[in-house]
Amino acid sequence: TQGQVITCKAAVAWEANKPLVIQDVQVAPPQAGEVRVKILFAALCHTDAYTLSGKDPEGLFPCILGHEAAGIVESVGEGVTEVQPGDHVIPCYQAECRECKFCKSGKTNLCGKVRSATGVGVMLNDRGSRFSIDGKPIYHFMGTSTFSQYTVVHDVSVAKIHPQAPLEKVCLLGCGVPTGNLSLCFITGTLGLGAVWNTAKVESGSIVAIFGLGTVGLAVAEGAKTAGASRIIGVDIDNKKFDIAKNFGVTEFVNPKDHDKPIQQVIVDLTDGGVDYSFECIGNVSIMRAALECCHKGWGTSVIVGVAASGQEISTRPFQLVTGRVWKGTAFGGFKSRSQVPWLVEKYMNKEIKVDEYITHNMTLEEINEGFDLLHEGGCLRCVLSL
Ligand code: NAD
Ligand code: AHE
Ligand code: ZN
Repeated sequence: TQGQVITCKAAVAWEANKPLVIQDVQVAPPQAGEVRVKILFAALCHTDAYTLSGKDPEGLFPCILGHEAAGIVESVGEGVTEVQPGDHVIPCYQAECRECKFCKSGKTNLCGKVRSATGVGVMLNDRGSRFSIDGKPIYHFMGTSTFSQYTVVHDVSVAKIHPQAPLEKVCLLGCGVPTGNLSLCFITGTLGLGAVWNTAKVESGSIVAIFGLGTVGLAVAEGAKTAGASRIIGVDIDNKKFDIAKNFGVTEFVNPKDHDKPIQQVIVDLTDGGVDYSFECIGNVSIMRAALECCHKGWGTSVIVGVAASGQEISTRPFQLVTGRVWKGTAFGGFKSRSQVPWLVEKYMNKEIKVDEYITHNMTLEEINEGFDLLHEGGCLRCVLSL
């Protein structure tokens, strides 16, 4: 297949809010600096549902969604040295080129090399797509497009992982689990990488509130527990999440529907003035405000993880910040993708982090629309598709 166009099945999003269509697509060979990957397993993340909803300003149609997956390199383009056919890999929507000013800053895991292309659904080389159907181009998504049996990614957007790692599980390390497991690198210390940037340094004894107990929120709970948090308060409107959440370290549950008071007040009252750290893992701007305002005066830090729709804005009284609360955000949990995803895979293989526990459903690519329904209905953490 090397050097040739591959025809394979993919789930195509033709327009916003319409079911995906499973059909044949043509996948062109990788150009210079690109890698063609046979995707074996792909999970659904809330962000895929968000873009499919039509509210993502970077969501272009028709496209192939998907960004949490694992597979095997089929072929590589000119100049690609770090992976070769047969390597087991996880595509990384947050690239790591190690050369741009972001990568060199030591202050962030964001990378600037291919972002201008991945944000508009094309590859950097010729600013074109490698996907087509009968000659009509189909946009890429997040530089990954993993709801396809074959995809093409930039070489800076692919992490080579341990060949024995179970791909049907470690696909989750492409997004949700690392995103939430923010405090992990802090707790475990050096990563052999030099400067490690962390979003929130949850210290032992901290009180933590987590808004939204999906995969991302539960991974925050796991990280907070490992960091030694004394109380982990989980907030969700889906009661089904509470039983599951106990296994991830959540110690107390609050359903905003059970209270008349604003949720920030409920949490302030529960915690003698507020929490040390809060995390918004939903993508709802009024909850982002609540998450900031339930933080303790003087030091409480709130981290935005959820992705809110285009046109949405956050607000609070500036006095909240004047009096010492801190508002921040994170992408992919601050992890440097190509360097740290392989390390996370090994942590999983050594049973130091959970992955299996987030998989509540297994389906085939053909069933992808049912997977999206599950995500909306609740009760579902990760649904893993086999391709
Ligand atoms: P999910 O849908 O599995 O979980 C969201 C949870 O929030 C659900 O349990 C739901 O019941 C709960 N919820 C919804 N509305 C609520 C409300 N008003 N009050 C309390 N709880 C509420 O989603 P996920 O895959 O875990 O992703 C969570 C968020 O994180 C999404 O916005 C996603 O786009 C975003 N995300 C961000 C990054 C990043 O790098 N920043 C990475 C992955 C996902
Ligand atoms: N296109 C969206 C941006 C969405 C967003 O913030 N994405 C997160 C990852 S979500 C994964 O599930 C992210 O990494 N952001 C940093 C980046 O470089 O995109 C919008 O709303 O515009
Ligand atoms: Zn995601």
